[in-house]
Amino acid sequence: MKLAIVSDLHIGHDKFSDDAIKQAREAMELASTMADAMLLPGDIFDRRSPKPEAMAQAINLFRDISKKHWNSKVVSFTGKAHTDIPVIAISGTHERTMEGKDNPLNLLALAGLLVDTSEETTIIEKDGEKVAVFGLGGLSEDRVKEKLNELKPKPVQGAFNIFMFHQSVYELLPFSDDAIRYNDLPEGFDLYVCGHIHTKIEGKVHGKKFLIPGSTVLTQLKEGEQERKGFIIFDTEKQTYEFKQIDSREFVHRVITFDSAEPKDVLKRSEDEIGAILASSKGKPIVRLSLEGTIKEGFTNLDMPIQTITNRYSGKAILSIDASRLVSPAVEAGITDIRENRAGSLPIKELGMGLFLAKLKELKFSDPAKASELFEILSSSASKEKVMKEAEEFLAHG
Ligand SMILES: [Mn+2]
Repeated sequence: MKLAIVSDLHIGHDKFSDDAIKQAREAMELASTMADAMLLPGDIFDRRSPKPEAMAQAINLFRDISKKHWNSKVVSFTGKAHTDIPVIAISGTHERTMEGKDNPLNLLALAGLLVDTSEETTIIEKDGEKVAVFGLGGLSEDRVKEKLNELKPKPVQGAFNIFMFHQSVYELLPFSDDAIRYNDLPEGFDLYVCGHIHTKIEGKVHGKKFLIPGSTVLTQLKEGEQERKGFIIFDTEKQTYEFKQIDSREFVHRVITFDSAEPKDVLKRSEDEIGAILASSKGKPIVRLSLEGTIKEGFTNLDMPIQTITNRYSGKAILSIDASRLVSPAVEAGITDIRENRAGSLPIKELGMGLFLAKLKELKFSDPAKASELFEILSSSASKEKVMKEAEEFLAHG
């Protein structure tokens, strides 16, 4: 059987809602012409309570997909299935509600537009070949091991068995000791499929393939999201797969380093960089510039012409400029003061930010682009537990 794996559609995304539905449709339409069944490992919606517009977009899309000619069908389901169309999904962390409460994904299942296999096993069949999918919907990381112990997912005799879930895996995102490790996943399955992480990843679990197709839409301006979006077609007979690209909006991230920058330098080099990016991309790309280095004495970060640049290119690119790491010598001196146990004269927040950036650099933090937002999350006055949870979620995928 050929299985399409399409993940993290994020329908109803705040910033990129048009891209989300357009690219979800492209991926699913294309996948339906190539596969006998479709698996969706979570984050179909961007939030647990989507707006009616987003709900309508999803219903229209899944209704169209359910009417395609599917070569396989659902023949057995441990819960209550309302369709035999082989579009099999689980809820992700973005759809997560309190246990036992309805979420937008299971509403689509109740409407008979897909099968929600969260905590259930679905068996599909084509010409006598059976594929069984056990799904574990997205949970908070600390609940996963306990849940697996409780459910004890078992492969089905005589079928090709898939374990589909939506979590951080420690080997891929080593931020929290709570995250499950490859070895915590149940044994005996022929393929492990996961959502949650927005870049495509291949690994091995208990000697079998572990696949993450990545999201179909960009949701965060992170380094790793510069690769092309798409989905996976997996062949159960050959146990091989192909990644199929979709026509996703391009995203380019550039770091520009300054030494004693004046506003005119920042303007010129940013414009040169944006010009070069626009010359080699089609459509309206998302461009993120990270400005780093030092500002010439007499100027401050506030003098930099960020808004001018953003306004000038608003028609040609979706522009985001992060100048939080472009600092005046005074900020640097302030950091040195603190290091040497002297009190500087800078606002605490600026000093804190400076120290935080220095620490991230020391740790070789792989994704400095979002340092300022991470700083905001970590310096919030919420409980430590809540702050760490938010930071982890932010680092995983925003
Ligand atoms: Mn996601």
